[in-house]
Amino acid sequence: MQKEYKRYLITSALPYANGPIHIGHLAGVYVPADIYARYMRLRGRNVCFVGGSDEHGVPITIKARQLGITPQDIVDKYHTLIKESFLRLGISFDVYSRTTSKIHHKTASEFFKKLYDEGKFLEKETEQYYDPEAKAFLADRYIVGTCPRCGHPEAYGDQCEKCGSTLSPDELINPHSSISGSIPEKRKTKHWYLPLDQYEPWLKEWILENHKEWKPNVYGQCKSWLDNGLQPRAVSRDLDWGVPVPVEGAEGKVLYVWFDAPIGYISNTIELYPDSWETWWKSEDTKMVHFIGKDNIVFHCIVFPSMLKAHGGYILPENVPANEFLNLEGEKISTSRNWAVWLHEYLDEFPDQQDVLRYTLCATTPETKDNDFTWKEFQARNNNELVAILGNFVNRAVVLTHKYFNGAVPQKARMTAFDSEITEMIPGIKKALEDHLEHYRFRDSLKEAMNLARLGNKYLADTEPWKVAKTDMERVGTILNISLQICACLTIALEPFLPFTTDKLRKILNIPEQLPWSSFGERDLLAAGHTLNEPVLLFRKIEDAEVETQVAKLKKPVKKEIVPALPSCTIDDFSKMDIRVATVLQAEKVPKTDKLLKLTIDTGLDQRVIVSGIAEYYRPEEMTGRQICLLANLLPRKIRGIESQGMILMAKEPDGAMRLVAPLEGIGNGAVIG
Ligand code: B3M
Ligand code: ZN
Repeated sequence: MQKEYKRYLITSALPYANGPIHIGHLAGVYVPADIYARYMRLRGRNVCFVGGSDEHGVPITIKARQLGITPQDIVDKYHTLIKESFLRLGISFDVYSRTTSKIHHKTASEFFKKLYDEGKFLEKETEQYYDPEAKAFLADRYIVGTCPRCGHPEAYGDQCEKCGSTLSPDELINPHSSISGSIPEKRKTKHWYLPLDQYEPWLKEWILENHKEWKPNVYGQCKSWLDNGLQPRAVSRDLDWGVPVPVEGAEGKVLYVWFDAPIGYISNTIELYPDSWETWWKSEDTKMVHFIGKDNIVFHCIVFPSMLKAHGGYILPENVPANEFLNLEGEKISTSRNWAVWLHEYLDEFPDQQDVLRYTLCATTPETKDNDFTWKEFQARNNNELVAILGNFVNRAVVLTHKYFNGAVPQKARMTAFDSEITEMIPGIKKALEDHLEHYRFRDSLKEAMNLARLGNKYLADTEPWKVAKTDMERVGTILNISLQICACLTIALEPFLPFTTDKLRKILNIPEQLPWSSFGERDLLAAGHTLNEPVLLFRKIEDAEVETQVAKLKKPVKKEIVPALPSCTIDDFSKMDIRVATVLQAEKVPKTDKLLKLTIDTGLDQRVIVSGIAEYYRPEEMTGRQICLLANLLPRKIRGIESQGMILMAKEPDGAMRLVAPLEGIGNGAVIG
């Protein structure tokens, strides 16, 4: 027997607000969490489904710096995009807020302060990298150098993105600061640590003894952490973006993002229920479940529970049904390579087909191991399952009722043994569905819900009412009545998975309000004589060309962010530059270099030599005879021993790719540009 709780507090990982949501996030976290929340509500349980954006952390500050905007600009943009795209997909958060909110800063700050005041932290001075020019401590991410494993020249101090190795800044060859380029030095700095080692015996009992029912992937990861022994973890950082450490003398320090982010679940509940939030977080009759991806397990099963335990008064999660990762077309999803299906783009490109994505993602949830999303499977699941089984069944039942009975639910007259066999299967489906959903088996539960549609579809195929109509209308009535009862049950069974579809189906069946779970299979839901509305198609076929376009789009290069504008200048600033048209007379590679061409040009004023870094983009023979634009009065400088007298104008893409700038039509050498 499941224990009944008074409240169900469902949290889902707070996505970082530095990029849009993709299908990996959805399949791993948000679709399962939403299915669970919707199911719980249908069962009449008291649910609070908490979401929000995680707006702190170093990567956000790096992205902002690269784009020349503030971290706040970044999180404002992505918080809005993420929140809106979740809403459009029907992710039914009761609250979706953000960790830059006032309430969150206050909550996180007070949480830290209480632990600090009670002496729950260790205070330690350590040596950290410091950028003497930027006058700031450097997060590992901000230190760049050559990877000791693969030689990649731009590895980060915490990881090499080329070979995937985890690194520490000490291992980098030629480390330098990515802020100023200067060589970082080590300086002493003070931080606060949560002594996880002290919580180890308690965690071992709580997880390894009392939560053996957790999913094997979650339990296994916890066990391995606990077996290896826990170390104190720093909960503060030297950074100017985050929740300031509320301690005197801690200027320039903020709470570590993984300390403040889970407190965001609490802050967002406070925002929703300012007066009653404590009943959600502090009473034993609340069941809390965290939905997360596998990379967040240690934080939700070990770190956050230890924080809650250290604070006291809070409940702990009853379960943490973390999922593994979803791949895309056989490869790891990569946001930097744009190897992803972005939710907001899907919603624009497949309007009114939210449920097809929800369906496919639920069917491929990486529950026990990594799984793969392919556009072919997306198409097949839509065409062979949603269209051919669910859509087809509902459509036939409703169309035939209109055809033979004017759209009114007919009487159920004589039930045959076969009819009873069919209807008696419904409670079994319901029970299996409940069992799967209560135990976080979302793929199985979706299969079970679809079994109800399969049952209906097969029933119609076996009984062939369109043939019986020639001889026995009373029998046709019974068949359609039974089929329509199954349709009505589908509005309940499928609601957690396909809320847009069940909405449409309810309209077709003329059921004004969502039916509760308890009515599923227990009685006839549609009375004889009840009139149906006109049928509309629940799903449409997806053509080959549509999925081919999506696959082709994946192969396209990454969309580039435009380099930000420079401050204004005056016409005087501009007129200091002598820019002219010239013609290349001769071009050759500069020996022992890959990038440089030596060009002899006719400027109209003179003949001169220029060394230009365009060899990756133009071969010497492509340059000879070509007109170019030239900054003619740039001070000469020696490049590889050759004096270069001026600079060729190029248009440069953010990724470094370059194209020549030249007059559209031929014009005399020496013509002035301005
Ligand atoms: N912001 C999500 C991630 O690791 C991270 C989750 C926080 S949950 C409190 O992508
Ligand atoms: Zn490497």
